[in-house]
This record gives sequence, C-alpha cells and structure tokens, in this order.
Amino acid sequence: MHPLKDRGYQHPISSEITPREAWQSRRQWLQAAALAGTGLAGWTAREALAQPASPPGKLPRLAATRSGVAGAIVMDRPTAYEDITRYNNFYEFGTDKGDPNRLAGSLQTRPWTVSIEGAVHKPRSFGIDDLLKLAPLEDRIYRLRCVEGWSMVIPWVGYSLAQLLRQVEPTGNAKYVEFVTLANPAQMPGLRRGVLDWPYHEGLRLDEAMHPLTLLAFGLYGEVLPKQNGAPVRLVVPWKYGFKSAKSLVKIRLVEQQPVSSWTQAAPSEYGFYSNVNPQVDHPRWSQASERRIGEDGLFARKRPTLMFNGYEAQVGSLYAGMDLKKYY
Ligand SMILES: Nc1nc2c(c(=O)[nH]1)N[C@H]1C(S)=C(S)[C@@H](COP(=O)(O)O)O[C@H]1N2
Ligand SMILES: [Mo]
Repeated sequence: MHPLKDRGYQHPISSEITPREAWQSRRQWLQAAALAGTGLAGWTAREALAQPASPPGKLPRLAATRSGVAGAIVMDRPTAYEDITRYNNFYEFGTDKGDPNRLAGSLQTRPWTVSIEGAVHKPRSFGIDDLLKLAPLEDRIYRLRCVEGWSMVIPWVGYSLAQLLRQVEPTGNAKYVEFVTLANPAQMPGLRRGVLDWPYHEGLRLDEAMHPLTLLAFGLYGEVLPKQNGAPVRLVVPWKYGFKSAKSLVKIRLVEQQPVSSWTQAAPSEYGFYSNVNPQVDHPRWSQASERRIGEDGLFARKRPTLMFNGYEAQVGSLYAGMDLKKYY
C-alpha cells in the first residue's frame, strides 16, 4: 500500500492539476481536487483548513511552465511560504533556524556570476540573467528532507542542471561535479564562526548531476528565491538529504576525483558523500526512519514515514544498483 494512503491522504493525481493550482489559492486547490473526482473525503478538517499560504508578492515573479520530468511534481500539500522562508539552514547567516530570515538581507544577489570550470571543453562564466534565460523555467514540487529529521514540500522554479552542464561540454575526465557557494564575510555574519569549512562546498557524481530531477533553482512559489533560501541560484537534489542542495552557487567544477563536501569534512562518520535519503540507514546519533513535516507540528502532530530516496526511488534507484547503501551512506 502507498505509505501515505493509509494515513488518510487523498490527493488528485498529478496529471490532473498543474503545480501552481496546487498552491495558488484555497479555492483553486479545492476545485482541482473536486475536478479530479477525489473530493476531500480522506482529509481531516485540520488539513483542509491549513491551506498553503501564497507568496507575499514582494519579490519579482518568475514565469514558468509545468515540468515534464518524471517525478517532478509530488502531490503532498506544499509547505506554507512562511514556513519555507522562516525555518532555514544557511549557516553563512548563523546556525539558528530563524537566523537566515533575519540576517540574509545583506546578501547581494546582483550582479552575480556562476563560473563553470575544470574538465569541460567550454569553460564559461554565466551572469545570472544569462543563466535565467538558458533554458525554459519549470514549476516543480519536491519534497525536501533535512538530515536532522524534518521535511518540507517546496514548489521550486528552475530547470535541470543537465541543461547547463551540456552547454559547457564535460570531457571524458569529468567523473564528479563540485559545487562552491558564496563566502563573503562582509555579507555573511555566520562566516565568523568556524562551524564549517567555508566556502560551503558539495559534490555529486556526474550521473547524479545529469539526472533530470537535479534542479538548478531560481525561485519558489512562482517568485525569485528569497535570499534565505539560496538566492539567486541554488542546487536542489530531492532524493538526497537537504545539505547536498547547496545555496547561492558561484562555482561549478567538473573533476576526476570524488570531492569532499563541507559536511563530510566536518563529520565524516555522520555525513557521507552520497547522503541519499534512506529510512533504513540511521544517522549514528538518531533514526532516519521517520520525519516531521514542517507545518504539521502542534497538537495533532504525527510523524511521517521517511521514504526510500525520499520517494524518488522509481526515478533514481537505478543509479545505485548493486551498491551497498550502508557502506556508501
Ligand atoms: N550554502 C549553503 N547551502 C545550504 C546550507 C548551508 O548552510 N549553506 N544548508 C543546507 C541544508 S542542511 C538544508 S536542509 C537546506 C535547507 O534549504 P532551505 O532553507 O531552502 O529549506 O539547504 C542546504 N544548503
Ligand atoms: Mo539539512
């Protein structure tokens, strides 16, 4: 049985509503649900009332079209904009969840360039406006599962990283991709603390980076990214723990050797290179079998089971065929 079905969740199937209908307004959501013929039978009153908040409309809008990528739209209810933008991990602005929302205003997101270098035939620097125009922007709704045990559902705007990587033509030596993010002490008060090795850096295997679900995100809820969520451009790798999804990217390097990421450097026995979401492989200090969905806490809080590869097993499972996922955590 589908793990969410038996807990009373009934959603219209993804082919019947568009991503923006999923969050644009309570009325649209109800209409979409009714059109899909499922009604609200399986929803508790609390779920029906706790509609996703729409974005405040203070940031520029980003036009996008529905994504055709398999798995790009999960039908879990999107987390409220307020929660997505006030409960963050962005250690460059401090380690408390509220710090990025409070302090990221100092981040200068323009002008902004992302340089792509290393094992590529056509190394290049892209200005943010060129990047935005490089491929059609798509609406995608992904689960995001933090290694700490909480999750959200975020309606992103962006396109597959593969579209960018193809432009620079990786050479035969490119086996991995390293991501480097901004480290500017004048703009980022959190850099004063040595909690991580700055700049924040992450890595993927080339085939993971080329997977269509791997997203270069420029926005959420139909608007440009709020600074605390990694403006002006970030990575989103939905089947991996959230720390793999590096914010505010400035450099992408194609390399031959497996990169060591900031979190692996800080605690190699706790945060491995792969960090695929896996309910069967516990963190050394806590279980990863279940998660708390942000916005669902409170009196009627219930934990959700964590899904293998965060629910994207059908799309990405083959990337890890034959691998011991306990060893390659
Ligand atoms: N540069 C940078 N990127 C980062 C982080 C960070 O501290 N710095 N935190 C990561 C972690 S642990 C998570 S869970 C996600 C959180 O993304 P969100 O705040 O947009 O939900 O961003 C990831 N990307
Ligand atoms: Mo995280």
